[in-house]
Amino acid sequence: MFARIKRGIEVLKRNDNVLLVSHYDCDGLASAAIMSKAMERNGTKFSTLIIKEIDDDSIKKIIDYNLPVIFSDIGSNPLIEKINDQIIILDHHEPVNFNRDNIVEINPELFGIHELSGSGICYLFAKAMNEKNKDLSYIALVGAIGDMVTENYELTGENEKIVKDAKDLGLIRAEKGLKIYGHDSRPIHKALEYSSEIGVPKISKNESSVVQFLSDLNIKIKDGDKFRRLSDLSEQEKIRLHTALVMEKIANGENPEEIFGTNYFLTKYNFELKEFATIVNAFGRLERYGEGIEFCLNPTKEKADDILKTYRGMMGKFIAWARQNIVESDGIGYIIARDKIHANFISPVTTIFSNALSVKILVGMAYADNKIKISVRNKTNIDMANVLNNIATELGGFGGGHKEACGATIPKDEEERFIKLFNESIKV
Ligand SMILES: [Mn+2]
Repeated sequence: MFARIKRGIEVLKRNDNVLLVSHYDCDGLASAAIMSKAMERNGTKFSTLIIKEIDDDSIKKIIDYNLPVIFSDIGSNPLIEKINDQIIILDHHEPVNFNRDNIVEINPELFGIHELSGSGICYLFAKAMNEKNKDLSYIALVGAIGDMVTENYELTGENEKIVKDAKDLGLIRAEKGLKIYGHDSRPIHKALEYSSEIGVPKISKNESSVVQFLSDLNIKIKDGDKFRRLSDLSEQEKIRLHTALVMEKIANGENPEEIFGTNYFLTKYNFELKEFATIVNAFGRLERYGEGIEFCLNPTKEKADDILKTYRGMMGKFIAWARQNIVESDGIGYIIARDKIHANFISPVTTIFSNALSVKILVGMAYADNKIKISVRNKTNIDMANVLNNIATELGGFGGGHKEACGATIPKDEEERFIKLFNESIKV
């Protein structure tokens, strides 16, 4: 892989002005942040274009720039062969294995490395350009966590080496602690209430029993009129809380080790990296790309609070709408939002209701320009990604993803036919 990276760096050296094209999610914005800083240090002029997918429209835009292109966290798509300029691909999605002189495809999957994110491969590239870029290591970890957020997140393999770079420079610290989201961004009782990861039924999804649980432990949830966070707990309070959770696990006949994991904190500002990833993801969904990239490079608490407030406000509005408008058809739940939910939010809204409702299949649909964006959450054994892709293709769109969570895009006027075909294929 390093031979490819070297070839990519050679290409970059021969060009003093390039176009950087990156994906709009957390990993993509983190990738763009790493490459921006690396090129700035290298004295390379560049323009940045953040896109949601590679399609005919985005390819046309890219060609219009008439510049050599660096793709980060995106670009593994045969459509890019339409571009005649020099291309460097830094991606971790299913590789194409291009055989063209103008394309340098740097993708860890081609070399049997599966754990690197887009920002991870960008980081290795940047580090090979200039050792100074080691100070961007924490951004690669944010991207990795952003891409894995639904899995039981652990930074292993190549990512562990990036953790080492970040630790060596004193940029992050690793702390064993509760495997809970929201150390610094949620009140204690809320962080515990949503802590399904640690699997303690007594406190999970029940606010009043969490409040009682904490009060029994003599842990105050408020300091004056401000809610306290897990990060505000004293060592003594932490010991009381951890011990009580361990006792709960033992009482349920479960392994108490399950509640602990490694949490990574950015030394500066004390951001926990999962929370950092949520913030970058929010910038992406709100399409505030430039600010998202800037936040990766120069994070502040003020910017974090501001974006989370906006993001939660929008989510709240969309969730309220969906709650009133979920319909059921042949045992399948539908959120047919049209223009009531922004397309960037249909996926998280569908996830939330799929977790909250007993329906086995939930479909979210929202307009995105002249298309419909579809998000499916599936608790059955049906090979949903395949079903969805077949129907979308038949309707002139495309689809993909995993069995439990997948998505598709279809033309705007195919809503009715999609629902009919979907209901029919699920019944079979
Ligand atoms: Mn990615």
